[in-house]
Amino acid sequence: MNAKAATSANTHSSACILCSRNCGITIDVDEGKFAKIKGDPKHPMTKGYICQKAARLDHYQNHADRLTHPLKKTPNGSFEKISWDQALSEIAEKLLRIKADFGGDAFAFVGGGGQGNHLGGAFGQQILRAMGSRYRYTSLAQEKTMDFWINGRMFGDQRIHCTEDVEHADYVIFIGCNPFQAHGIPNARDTLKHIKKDSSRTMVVVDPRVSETAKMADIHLQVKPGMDAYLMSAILAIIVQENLHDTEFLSKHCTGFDALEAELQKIPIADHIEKADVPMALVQTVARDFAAAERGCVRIDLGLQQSLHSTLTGYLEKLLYLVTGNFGRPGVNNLHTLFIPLLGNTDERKKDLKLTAHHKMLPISGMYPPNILPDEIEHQGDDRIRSVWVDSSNPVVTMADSKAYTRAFEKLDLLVVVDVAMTETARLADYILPAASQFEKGEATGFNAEFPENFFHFRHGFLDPIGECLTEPEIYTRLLIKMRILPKRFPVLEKAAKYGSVAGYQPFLMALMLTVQANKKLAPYGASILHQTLGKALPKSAQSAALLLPLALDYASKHAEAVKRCGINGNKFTLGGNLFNKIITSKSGTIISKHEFKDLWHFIKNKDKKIHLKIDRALDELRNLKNAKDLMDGYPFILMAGERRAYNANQIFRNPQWRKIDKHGALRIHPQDAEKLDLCEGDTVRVMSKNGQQDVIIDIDDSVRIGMVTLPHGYGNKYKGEQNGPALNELTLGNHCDPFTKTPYHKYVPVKLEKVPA
Ligand SMILES: Nc1nc2c(c(=O)[nH]1)N[C@H]1C(S)=C(S)[C@@H](COP(=O)(O)OP(=O)(O)OC[C@H]3O[C@@H](n4cnc5c(=O)[nH]c(N)nc54)[C@H](O)[C@@H]3O)O[C@H]1N2
Ligand SMILES: Nc1nc2c(c(=O)[nH]1)N[C@H]1C(S)=C(S)[C@@H](COP(=O)(O)OP(=O)(O)OC[C@H]3O[C@@H](n4cnc5c(=O)[nH]c(N)nc54)[C@H](O)[C@@H]3O)O[C@H]1N2
Ligand code: SF4
Ligand SMILES: [Mo]
Repeated sequence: MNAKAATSANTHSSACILCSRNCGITIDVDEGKFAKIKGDPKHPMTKGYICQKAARLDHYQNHADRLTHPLKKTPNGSFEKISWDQALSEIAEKLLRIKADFGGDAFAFVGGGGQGNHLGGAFGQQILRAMGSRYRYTSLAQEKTMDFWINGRMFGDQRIHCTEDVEHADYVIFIGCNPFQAHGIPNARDTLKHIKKDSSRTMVVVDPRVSETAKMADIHLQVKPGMDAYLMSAILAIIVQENLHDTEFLSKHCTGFDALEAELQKIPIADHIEKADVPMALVQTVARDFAAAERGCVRIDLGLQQSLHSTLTGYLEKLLYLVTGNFGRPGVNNLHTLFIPLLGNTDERKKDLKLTAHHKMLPISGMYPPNILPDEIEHQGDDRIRSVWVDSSNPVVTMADSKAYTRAFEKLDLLVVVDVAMTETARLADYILPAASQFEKGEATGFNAEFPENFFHFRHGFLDPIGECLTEPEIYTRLLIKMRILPKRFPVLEKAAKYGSVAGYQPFLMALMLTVQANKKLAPYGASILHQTLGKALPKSAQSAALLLPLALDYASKHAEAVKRCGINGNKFTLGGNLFNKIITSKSGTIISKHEFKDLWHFIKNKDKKIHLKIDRALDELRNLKNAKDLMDGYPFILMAGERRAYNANQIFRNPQWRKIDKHGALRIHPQDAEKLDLCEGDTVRVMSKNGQQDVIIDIDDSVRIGMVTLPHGYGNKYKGEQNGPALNELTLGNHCDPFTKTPYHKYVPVKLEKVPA
């Protein structure tokens, strides 16, 4: 199957692509199969750490749903194999027709990078520019835009992002996250074990379930689902009402504390704690001890971000560490750098934003929320979305309301899907373009978010693409040529690229600058121009790295001292090129910056270099908490629709054989609830929401709160035609979401349960 691999077993450095950690791994390949996978001790961050999921990666690389040829939908609904030339020519003509007839805004891009592949996304964005559209719908905009929006208000730019130094903290609060299973922090299980073992360090977990992380905690606050805003505001109110806040930090580094304090003084603490349904004494202990901690740190995730009041909880989370001065030091929350600019800055106070036609929705960080896309397609009006491009995403399964997605996608004039596998979304497409897998090309993730030391891992491809698969850089570059946006060749640049890294790539960069100056229309397509020129001069396994050169130059110019502290030398002309060289030659990844803590204050973009705590929208939401409506609508249970467990990993695996346990993706239900419904272990139950139903096997489990049931994320696709576990987004609705950011309330889906007779 694979020429290079077929000869003998050989070992390659790479990374696991199953979650945002992208742990370094080594893979022994034998006959195209991944014979053995181990943690890579040379990876600068993960240092050999992996979890149980990485060992199963062969199920991603080799399975029956892998795509091997470009496919075109025929009138009878089946697919025919076509050549790349035909596929890209036809798609190019159709896109240009749509743009000419309806304008670029009739086009939307969905996805552009999963957990491990963010280089392809940079190439995909060029199609948005070619179409003249700003509609970029991403998974991040169904989980983290409240955070980005608050960052914009607090720090002056939505691209500024916080991290948490859990490893060095002596008091950690985890709210709505389960790092034991979902990771999200470096080497999570080892880090958790160290905290647990050390009696001088405290771990608090706020979660309605006794999660695997909660089991390791010193204090577990088993909050009522969706009621965190009450709990978090009560903790802050205790801190402020008992004068435990860090006045020195607040006056030196923040503005707007007076307005915030006035609100927190008014919080009826006992009422809020009753709403959250946790013991008052424990909450007081947490508030007092966290405020007194030397190194206190807060980590949150989807348990807050995909539940009620998520704009407010995104704000309260930051207040917890800012009001207590747990910011800008070892073991607390910090700001960090990003090597790949994953986030944009779209502050709605600037007037040039494109609102969507139907929902009049703002972008946040340059992204639009998937919850509204079906409505934007079905919108009655000439300004509706008529064409969608999907890359590295399976929205029909993963975005809220699968039925609405299917209905809307069927109405499109053109749907193109770029994926490694035949997905549920691909089945609806007019054209399916097969991408090389993440082990068949050079790739990287932009999720490196560490401080004070940050790293970057460019993984080299080590297998030849199967069938006719192409890398994303190649797919998008060829399409831009077909769209007559790029010329086929850049002879001068190609020549200059041959000088390679001589003088920090200066001859090449000079030639590039002159080319773009001579034809300014080329400027938005730098990724593809670099790929066509410098990329072809790089070793084959690293061709897709060419676009990292300008990113390295930019990073080195912004953080020169921090880069030099890693032993990367150079002057202002050569440092960036040397950083780029270091990245593309370090097969296990490399440290790219070592900052000093004081540098973080320069990351803040507010003119006064202070953190702005008064955010009116969030304070309004806080004030209105007392009027908040119950969203249960008479349904008796809250379904947490999308739990991270031992054997789920988004939709990256399709063959259910990858799972060692939990094959059915069982519904967890408390024994008392099971008894009330006359349910026994292993029974089938019908889960009914406002939108649909799913029959699932139950697992009676006292780790969940009474009244709450949970189903796992990452199931529900159809492998070889057979549905594999619960399809959660058959149950969810697009409008069940935060009114401001439109991020879904997936952790708070009201449902009924009914026993299905055997
Ligand atoms: N194994 C595995 N790991 C993964 C993934 C995967 O599919 N599988 N996916 C990755 C991705 S894309 C993401 S975004 C992350 C997500 O990572 P996490 O957010 O950490 O994972 P979840 O299990 O979705 O939710 C975290 C916790 O929120 C709790 N929770 C539910 N409702 C509430 C509530 O109302 N309040 C509070 N305080 N807590 C609540 C749940 O009980 C759960 O323990 O995981 C990543 N890691
Ligand atoms: N109900 C509910 N829904 C949820 C969640 C939940 O908790 N509950 N969680 C949400 C979250 S946090 C997230 S992040 C999303 C994730 O949902 P999506 O954004 O859809 O991402 P993935 O599930 O990771 O899908 C990745 C796709 O990329 C493809 N792929 C893999 N490698 C490559 C490659 O190299 N190139 C290309 N072009 N494609 C590739 C895979 O085959 C797969 O089809 O799901 C969300 N949906
Ligand atoms: S799933 Fe995440 S934590 Fe586990 S090995 Fe892969 S990247 Fe590391
Ligand atoms: Mo996610």
